[in-house]
Amino acid sequence: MKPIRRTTLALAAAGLLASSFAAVAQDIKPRLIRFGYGLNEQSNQGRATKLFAEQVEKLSGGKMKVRAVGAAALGPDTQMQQALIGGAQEMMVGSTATLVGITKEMALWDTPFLVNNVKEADALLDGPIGTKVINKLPEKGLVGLVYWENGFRNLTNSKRPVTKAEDFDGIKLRVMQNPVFLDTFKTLGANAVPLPFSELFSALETKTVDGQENPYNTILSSKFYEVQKYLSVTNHVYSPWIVLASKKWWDTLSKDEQNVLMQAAKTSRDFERKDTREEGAKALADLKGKGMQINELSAAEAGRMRDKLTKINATVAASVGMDLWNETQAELKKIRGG
Ligand code: TF8
Repeated sequence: MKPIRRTTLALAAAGLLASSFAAVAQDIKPRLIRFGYGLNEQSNQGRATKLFAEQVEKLSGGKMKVRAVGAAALGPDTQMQQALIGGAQEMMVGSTATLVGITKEMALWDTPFLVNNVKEADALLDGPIGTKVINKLPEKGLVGLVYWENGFRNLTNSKRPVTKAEDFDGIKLRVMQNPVFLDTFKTLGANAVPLPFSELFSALETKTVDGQENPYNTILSSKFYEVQKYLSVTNHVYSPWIVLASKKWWDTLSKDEQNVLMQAAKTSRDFERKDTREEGAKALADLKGKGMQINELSAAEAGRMRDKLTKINATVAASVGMDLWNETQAELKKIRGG
């Protein structure tokens, strides 16, 4: 009787430990995780990656180590995505927009004016629609863990203040390597040129392109204010980032190891969104201080721009599928309390 009871107790204790997620007696091996990203270490992306690395190390009892490599030193988004698919790199964070060549449903997030504020963005990305889109990745060799905030995008250029759609005329504008963005800015009248982010600063500096569009945080952290005079507050689209893992590699991990990564990713997401929003709230004043000339759009011109861009909805719907498009609209209605 006695030995049996002792075994039972020991098993119960082990079960408790495992479920307490204390990195004790878990199935965790020493792992080195190469995690690539495109912005520099001093950016919101760099800070959140650092936090992710610390969390992974802590939750794994020091066994799993993240080697974070920023500034696109492992290549631009599209190159890293391929390295993940092939299993040559373990993890990355990057734009969802550069993923559409692999997973067409990601184009959903490129829809101009899809969400009105970050509350709607969080609810949509962390809810059933965001999950549905993330679930399209494994069949392509990728695992999506969480969405981070890149943010609402705004326009900068070195030629003139853009106060109305006509001002885009003759502006050579760098866009992400993504058909919806290309379409959006062609529709507004710009000469849109797709380029990887890693080539953007020098393209602006050499005037290969006149302008670009990114959230305030990135305009600040990537020092675009050094080569761009005008910033127009357009908030034309909310861009997420997505934390990705190589599926080939992910499938070799134990459940405990996957849990460590998932847990760390969620903590990094909450930190990143908060950090990005705090920095973003100050960034416009910082950019003004750096000498940028900032203009808002009048309500009438903002409305005209929105109207011009409604036709992009049909392009996105065709690419993500009518079902997903309609479900997204229904979900947004729910989120807005309608
Ligand atoms: C862009 C994006 C970039 C991201 C980043 C490199 O303009 O907004 O900020 O892709 O991960 O390319």
